[in-house]
Amino acid sequence: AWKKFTPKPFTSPDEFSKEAVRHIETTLARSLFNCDETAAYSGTALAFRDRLVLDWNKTQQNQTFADQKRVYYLSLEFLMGRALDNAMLNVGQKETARQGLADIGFRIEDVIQQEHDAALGNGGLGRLAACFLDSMASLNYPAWGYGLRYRYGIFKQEIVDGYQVEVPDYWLDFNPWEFPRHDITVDIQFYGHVNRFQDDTGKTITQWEGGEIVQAVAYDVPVPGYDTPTCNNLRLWGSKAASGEFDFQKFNSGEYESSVADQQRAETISAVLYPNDNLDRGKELRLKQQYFWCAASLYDIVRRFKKTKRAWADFSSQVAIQLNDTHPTLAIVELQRILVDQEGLEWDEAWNIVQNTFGYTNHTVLPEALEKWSVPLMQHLLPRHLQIIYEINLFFLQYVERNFPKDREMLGRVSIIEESQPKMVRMAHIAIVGSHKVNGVAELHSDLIKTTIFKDFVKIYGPDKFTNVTNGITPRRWLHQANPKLSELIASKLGGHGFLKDLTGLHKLESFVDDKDFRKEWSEIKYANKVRLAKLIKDANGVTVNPAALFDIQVKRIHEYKRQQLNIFGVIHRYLAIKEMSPEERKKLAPRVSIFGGKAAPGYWMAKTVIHLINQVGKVVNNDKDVGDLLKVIFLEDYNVSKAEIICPASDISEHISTAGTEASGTSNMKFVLNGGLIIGTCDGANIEITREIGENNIFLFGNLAEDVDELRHAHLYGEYTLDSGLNKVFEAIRGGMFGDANAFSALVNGIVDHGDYYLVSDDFASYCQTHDLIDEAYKNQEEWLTKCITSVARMGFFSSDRCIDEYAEMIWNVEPLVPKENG
Ligand code: 26W
Repeated sequence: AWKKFTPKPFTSPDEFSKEAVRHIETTLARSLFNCDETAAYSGTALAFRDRLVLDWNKTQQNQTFADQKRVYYLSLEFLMGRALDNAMLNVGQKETARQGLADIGFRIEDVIQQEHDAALGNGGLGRLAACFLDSMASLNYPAWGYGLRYRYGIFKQEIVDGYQVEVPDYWLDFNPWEFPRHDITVDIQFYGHVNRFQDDTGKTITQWEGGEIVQAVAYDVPVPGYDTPTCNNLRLWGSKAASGEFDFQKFNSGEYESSVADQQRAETISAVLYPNDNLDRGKELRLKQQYFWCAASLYDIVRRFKKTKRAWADFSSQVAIQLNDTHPTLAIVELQRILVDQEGLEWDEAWNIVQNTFGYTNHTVLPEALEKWSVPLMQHLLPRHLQIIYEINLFFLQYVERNFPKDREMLGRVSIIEESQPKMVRMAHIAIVGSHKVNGVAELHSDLIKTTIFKDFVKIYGPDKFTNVTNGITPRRWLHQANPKLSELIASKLGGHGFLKDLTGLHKLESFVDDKDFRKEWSEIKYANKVRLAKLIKDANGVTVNPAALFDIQVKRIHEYKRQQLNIFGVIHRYLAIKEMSPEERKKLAPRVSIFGGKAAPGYWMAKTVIHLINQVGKVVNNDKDVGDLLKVIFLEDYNVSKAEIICPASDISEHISTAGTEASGTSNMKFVLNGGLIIGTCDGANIEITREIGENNIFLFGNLAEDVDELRHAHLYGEYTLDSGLNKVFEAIRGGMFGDANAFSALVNGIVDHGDYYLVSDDFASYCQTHDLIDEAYKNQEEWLTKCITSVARMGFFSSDRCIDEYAEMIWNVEPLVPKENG
């Protein structure tokens, strides 16, 4: 529908290739004579970038003039992946580019692969932020993302002798998608002290003085919407020494070296993404990153608001700020500081504005992931903020005391300050107290936070402050881009690509489920996607896998709660069973490829042990002639967004097997089902809602329920359980050295046998293996399997991130889309 507003960027393949070539020859100063794929990528990216920039400027201008409420999405992570393919598809000109590139001798797929992933995130939380940006732009919401411009994204993973090795990810060599704004800078203060005095009128003035200044520089990244001229902005802050800091004084007094050192120290703030997922380490540099980014973003947002010349009372009807987990919680304190200390508002008036502005999304209930900062560290780095935090806490606790005079214990539990040694600031408590809405990311998770970690706050504020927005994924990247053939097949049946903008349109596929030709094409596409993955495996691991085998995939961060150990123990169990089978039995078994991928945090020893075990099992199984195609075990190195785009369309079964109650939502479960794969999963996170949507006949659920977890853990601690005999055989094999030095895996095994089995691997093992047997059986009936796959895809409409964004907009932000104006 927007096509009438936006002229096609390129009227012909020829016009496109001329532009690309012009950029190669002039912008890049390279001769066409030695134009390689890198140059072809750069030229293509620059040609498309030119076109995005026009829409981008126009969108920003429209948003400024429209003078309506905007959304700011604050996230320490944006796991964007590659931008070129997305840009070409969103402006609807990939085919033009394909032809134009072919004319100058390139295959578009090869060109696309030259781009480095923008990997500014760890996993689910960062990728969710990226999907949300795509949806906000595609739905025309006036929205900005704010993040940090890390010089190094998540490390690259290499597997050396079966062990993970981390290699730095320097990704900024050539990044055509960012625009440095050297004129948009903010000075950010750290350390120093607080000075309080009375002015002439007797009013108390509070000033934060001294310390050091670091400069924040804006880098803007265009975020194009799909099939719309809206192009939103992602602003990433880079750090450098403040102009006064790289001091002429120091230069002249011969302190050149220390002056350079200051420079480097400032640049360290935005140097590297912390690679911990779901673990809070309390490092000073991380707190510096958080404040640096919050303060710069808030300054920017407030500056933009002030240009409207409105009264402060209008702030929260012009500005909605969403906190992606507690990482940006200091933004709450910073806004209060700006309003009270700098703008002179009364405390209560300011606090009202703050609460109405912020919303907080929780992404985890794991206790080790809940952020706390030590009071002495906060005092040292942000003395004025600590005072404000104490003040917020005082008023909050007074309110609680008035309303719950009989419950003295509650004060200690809900206090922002934990009375430990040293005292700690509980960031989630600030986030709840300073926001008007708190949401979880799947129904079970949102219920759990209300009944466990935030239970007292539900009593204090009432249940309406807490809500659920079940996660989603963008169908543009995760269907149209990752699985172009399936997207075309669906479009051919539904009469166009409308489902990419309203994913519930997929339901019409159900009426084709018996259509023979359709089914045949569907299977051929799945097979081709498996061939594509088999090639990646061959190139990366040197192992040949049979594309006709059942592909069983688990890709996600390696973490005990996600239970890759359960999966690999199940694989060993299968291997032992195969070894015992008669030739007749073997003939009946469907060949399998077990595929793993994911990074372990560099300091997470147990997770690294799991990676090592997977690789050791692969070494034994893959070289066992006796087993052949019946089982292959693959660990794919360096799982990232661009690899996920190849992996997700190629699964028959994917694994989402966290201990019930631990995975807040999961989003790769949605990616796999949307691409026509079935899943095996626990009753956890979004698996539950996926089951409700697609039907329980179309999913393989197993294992204990969240409500049983406490009791089971208790039983382990008191020795009231017996180890599953199948699992015991697996442990015997490991202990016997079947997969190399048994000592290397003793902690992993002992954690289950002797140390309480916190993640309940042994309790779910039997049920897990039985369910895999059911999968073997089901896979034998390819026709029924195919029916399950097609039916599931047809019912996945709910899991579009477009639906999430509409829910946030309506329930939390109270913002409306801004319909783009006609061009010219
Ligand atoms: C302070 C260290 C730290 C770092 C990252 C703590 C917590 C995190 C993230 C919140 C972890 C994360 O990515 N959570 C995932 O968020 C996804 C998006 O909502 C969910 O789908 C996943 O279930 C959840 O694990």
